[in-house]
Amino acid sequence: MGDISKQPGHLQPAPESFLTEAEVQAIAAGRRSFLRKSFLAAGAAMVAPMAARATEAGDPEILNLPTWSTTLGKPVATNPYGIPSQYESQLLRRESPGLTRVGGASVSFCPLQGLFGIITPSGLHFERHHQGWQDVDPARHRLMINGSDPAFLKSPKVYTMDQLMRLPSVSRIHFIECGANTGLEWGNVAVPTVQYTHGMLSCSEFTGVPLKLLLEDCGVDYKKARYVLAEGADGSSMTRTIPMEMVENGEVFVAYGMNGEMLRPENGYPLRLVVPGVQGVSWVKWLRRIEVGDKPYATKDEAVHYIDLLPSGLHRQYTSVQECKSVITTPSGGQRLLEKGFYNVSGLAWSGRGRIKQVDVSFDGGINWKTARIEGPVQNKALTRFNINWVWDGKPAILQSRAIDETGYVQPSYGQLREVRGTKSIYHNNAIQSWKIVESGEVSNVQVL
Ligand SMILES: Nc1nc2c(c(=O)[nH]1)N[C@H]1C(S)=C(S)[C@@H](COP(=O)(O)O)O[C@H]1N2
Ligand SMILES: [Mo]
Repeated sequence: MGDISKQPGHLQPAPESFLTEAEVQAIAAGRRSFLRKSFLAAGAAMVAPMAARATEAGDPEILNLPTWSTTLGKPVATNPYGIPSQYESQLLRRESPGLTRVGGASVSFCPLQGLFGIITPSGLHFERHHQGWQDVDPARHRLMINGSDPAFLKSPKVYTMDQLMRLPSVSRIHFIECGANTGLEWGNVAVPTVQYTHGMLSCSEFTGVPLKLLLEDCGVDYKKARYVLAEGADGSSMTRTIPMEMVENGEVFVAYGMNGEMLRPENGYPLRLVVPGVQGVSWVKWLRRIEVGDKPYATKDEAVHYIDLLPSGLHRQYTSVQECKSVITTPSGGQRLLEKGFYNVSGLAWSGRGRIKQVDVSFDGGINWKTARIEGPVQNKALTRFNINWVWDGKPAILQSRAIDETGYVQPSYGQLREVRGTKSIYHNNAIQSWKIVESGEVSNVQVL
């Protein structure tokens, strides 16, 4: 777990309570007229002074030859399986200091602050295990497909991995987000870094066989079988119901590949379910059985867990889709801006309902918004990278991003979300994230209502 103050980009845990509209206005005062002028000037000119200064001072790193230019390099395959540079050794998935580990049941968070583009390196993909992870022997792993009634599925089958891997495959890029991502922030708790606020989120290219194809191979009767139950081979007896419409449209698949190689054991090797747009818990790992039925199964992981208490006293149950959400990953909580001037502000946006249409960014806590550049091609139910130019004038600022998906849904503020959901939830927090920057350049997590 380690001391978070020793992690790069984790300088100061600086939790703060909610800011009122008036406080945001006060912080933003004096910034608005500046923003209008500086955006026109923002560009290459702001970068030039930094480069010039290094050469004027006679920077030894440009004047002297380093050892790597004057010695023999290491031979190929010194690392038969490549590993990151020693200088990147602190970019790791980490357990939250605030969460307890029970046996193998815990979470490790993805270091979003250090990643680029949209693909999560496989070794940094977040982990969530309800009963630890196993390195399952693929030669002994089986996928059984059956019906809760013989009328639902004509010929139940048991597939080996070899049999599955001979079938027609698809490769698709999708995000996976735990329903509890950003869950600690429902109440008045601001965890320090984006790794801990949003790091139960990753995005990979998955390869596998559409579940539709397998069900049809087993002679499913779509008129009768309207639900699918997915079951994992680990000790947690992870079981989740998935409505048949999600399978029939071809989006759900059983995956063995992740980012060009077999799944990592922590992520379900040798087989996991991919349920695009749906909360992580339904992406059953070490997938060993699919049953089709005519009604939801109300398993422990959907009837007792994964429910949220609403202000009315009612429970929100059988939740599934991850609503449109975004977060600025650089700069983000715990980092420090070294000096005034130009910055490429960068972040991620995603929606369980399809593609991202637009991302707006505010530098003054939500008073003014500017549309960010979106890196294409924008993919269905995948992370989408956005960037925007910013010139920091050295004064306090509050950075926010607000995503809009192709259905027209706009990511809500904390005020808007709490109006509907209250403060007693754990799951499905997709509120706008705010990062406050103070004169010293330090960035901290604040909540703007
Ligand atoms: N068999 C099994 N599948 C599982 C889990 C589990 O504990 N056992 N955890 C679920 C939860 S809650 C999440 S968020 C995702 C996490 O996937 P990852 O560990 O690959 O990030 O897997 C889901 N699938
Ligand atoms: Mo999860």
